[in-house]
Amino acid sequence: MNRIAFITGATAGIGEACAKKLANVGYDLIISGRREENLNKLEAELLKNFNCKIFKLVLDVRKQDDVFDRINKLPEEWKKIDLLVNNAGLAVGVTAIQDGIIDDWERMIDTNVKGLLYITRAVSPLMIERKQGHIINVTSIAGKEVYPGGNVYCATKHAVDALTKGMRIDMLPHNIKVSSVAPGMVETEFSIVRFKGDTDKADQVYNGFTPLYADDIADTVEFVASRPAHVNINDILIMPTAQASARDVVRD
Ligand code: NDP
Ligand code: 8X3
Repeated sequence: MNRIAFITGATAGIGEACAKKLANVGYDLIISGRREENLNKLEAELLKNFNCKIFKLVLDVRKQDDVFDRINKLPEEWKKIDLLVNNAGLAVGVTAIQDGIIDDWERMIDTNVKGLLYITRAVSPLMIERKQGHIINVTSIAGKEVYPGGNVYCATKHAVDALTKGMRIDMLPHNIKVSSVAPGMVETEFSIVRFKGDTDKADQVYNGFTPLYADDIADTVEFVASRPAHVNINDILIMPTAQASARDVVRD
C-alpha cells in the first residue's frame, strides 16, 4: 500500500479534485460521499489514470452509527490512514435569520459540524495508534467573516475554524498535524446545492469574474499535505484575485 488519504465529499467539486491530485502524487484513496454512482465513476477514472488503490465508502457523514460502523469495519490495511481531508459540507439557502428554514439549518449543522466531528472521532484514534497523521479541514472565508444571509453556514464554518484549533492542541502530543484550508468563492456544485437546484441563481454567483476552481483548492491541499515532517501549515486563506473579502468582489 502507498500512503492512504481519506477524503470526505469526494463525489463532486473540491473533494473530487483532491482525489485526483492526491492519486497523482502517489496516495491510495478512501473516497466517500452519498452518491454511489459518482464514486463509481471517480473510481474508474482514478484507476485508469493513476497507479493507485481505491476504497469506496458510500456514507452520509450525518449518520453517526454508520460513520463509526463503516470506519471500524475498514480492512486492516485501509485503517492506516495518513491523511484525512474533512471536506464534505454544504450551504443551504441565504435566508435572514428571522425567516430561517429550520431544516436547512439542521442540514448545515449536522453535515458541516457534527459530520466532521463523527469522522474525526472515528479516524483520529487510528492515527494516534500509529503516532502519525495529518487532518486537513476544509473551512471557508465564511469561517472568518459573515455576510447577509450567511448566518448559519458562517456559524458552521466558524465552528470548524475553532475545531481545527482545538484539534491541533489535542493532537499535539500524538505527532498529528492539523491544518485548515479556507477558500473564497470556488465554482463547484456548491451554489447549485445552496439554491436547491436553481442553476440560474447559482450561475449568477460566479458571473463577471474568475472564481477559484476546485483544482486550485486541491493544489493547496496537496501543498499543505506535502510539507516536510517538521512543518505544519496551520491555516491557508485562498481567494480569487477578484475577491477581497466575503462581500467584496469586483465584477465586469
Ligand atoms: P460540492 O457541492 O461540489 O461538493 C460537496 C461534497 O460534499 C459532495 O461530494 C457531497 O457529496 C458532499 N456531501 C454533502 N453532504 C454530505 C453528507 N451528508 N455526507 C457525505 N458527504 C456529503 O461543493 P464544494 O466542493 O465546493 O464543497 C466542498 C467543501 O468546501 C464544503 O465543506 C464547502 O463548505 C467548502 N467550501 C466551498 C466553497 C465554494 O465556494 N465552493 C468555498 C469555501 C469552502 P454527496 O452529495 O454525494 O453526499
Ligand atoms: C463558500 C464561500 O462566500 O459562499 O464557503 O460563503 S461563501
